[in-house]
Amino acid sequence: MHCRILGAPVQDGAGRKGCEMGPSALRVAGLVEALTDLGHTVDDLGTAAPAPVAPISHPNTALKALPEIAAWTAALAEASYRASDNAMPIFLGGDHAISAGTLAGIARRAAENRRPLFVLWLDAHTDFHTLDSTTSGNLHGVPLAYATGRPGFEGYFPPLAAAIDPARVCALGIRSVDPAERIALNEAGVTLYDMRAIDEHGISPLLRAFLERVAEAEGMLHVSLDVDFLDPSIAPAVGTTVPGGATLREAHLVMEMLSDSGLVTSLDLVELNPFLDERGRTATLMVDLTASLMGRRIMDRPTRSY
Ligand code: 5AB
Ligand code: MN
Ligand code: MN
Ligand code: MN
Repeated sequence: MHCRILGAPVQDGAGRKGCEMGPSALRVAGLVEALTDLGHTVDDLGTAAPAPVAPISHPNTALKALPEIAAWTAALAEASYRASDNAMPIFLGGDHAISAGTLAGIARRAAENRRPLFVLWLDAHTDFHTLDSTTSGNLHGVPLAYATGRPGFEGYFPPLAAAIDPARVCALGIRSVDPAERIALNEAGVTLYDMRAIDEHGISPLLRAFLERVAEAEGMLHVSLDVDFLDPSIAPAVGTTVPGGATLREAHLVMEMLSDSGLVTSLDLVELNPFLDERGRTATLMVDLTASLMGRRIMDRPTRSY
């Protein structure tokens, strides 16, 4: 496969600084080498920059960094649209606010290709707040609502070339949803598999059902991987920890199934805060998961003797 890598060092969407260093940490952890070792060609597009920041005011006084995130969204919508031309783009966050832009650009690409766009949202959270409903004001909590065309973003975030049908979104690993999000998710018809469902049924039948839908519709599939999908005991480098997340094997199994499906057309790696990491283990895990998604087999893992 031909991969294009784009760094999106956004940190203003999260409540805590540090995600700006995410793209560097993922590169230092060997992302490009892992992809080329698997036989893919990699074009590293370097680091994106935000559009010019213009002052914006909004009645929700809790909102933080709205002008900055709006400017990033505009730039990343354009950059992700371009990066997805006959290649598999991998976007390196940055906090999850980058996905407002990446999803907008990928949705435009899918509309142009006349293919339905499906989204697999791997996260502890659903990030389904509008600018009006967020109480924390942290804009990494809104990208999925924006990209699916929920009202309230007009005049603040850039207009969408195409909105994603929320019925084509599957959120997996969820364990922390705010009341306003819960109501909106139900109404929108997002498929939501929380950690309880994963505990009861196992992760594979849940994911398989969704992948069958994507295959049936000959859809494109965007995967958005938030570090906090993973249990904080294996992935400490994140500002928003919720215990009880995906295990190492559950996460790898998801990636291996995605690889087998051959359906994934774009990927976000988000919310890595290297300032909170322990000797690079979370960055390394994110690279290993990406390698599984891109074809590394379980039998090919190294044995380390000490
Ligand atoms: B993340 C929360 N719902 O709105 C909010 O990490 C958390 O990108 C949002 O998934 C978490 O602040 C955003 C409480
Ligand atoms: Mn998220
Ligand atoms: Mn999250
Ligand atoms: Mn987070």
